[in-house]
Amino acid sequence: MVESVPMEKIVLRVEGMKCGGCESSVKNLLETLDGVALASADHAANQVEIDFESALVSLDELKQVVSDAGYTIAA
Ligand SMILES: [Cu+2]
Repeated sequence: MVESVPMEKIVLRVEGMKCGGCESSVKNLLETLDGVALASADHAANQVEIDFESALVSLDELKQVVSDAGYTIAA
């Protein structure tokens, strides 16, 4: 039996994404992290939604990856 891991979902407000390419790069970067199950980005809404395991990756790390990629975390 596989133990279920508590997942958390957050929605970050991210500025600087201009197109679908930006969405893909944010999504792909986040999904390379251990503990991120799913990420999706919407440049029109300036939102990035992330499903992650907080035992493996922290919110600060998620934000760091996004800002390292050149985008601004607004909230
Ligand atoms: Cu773009």
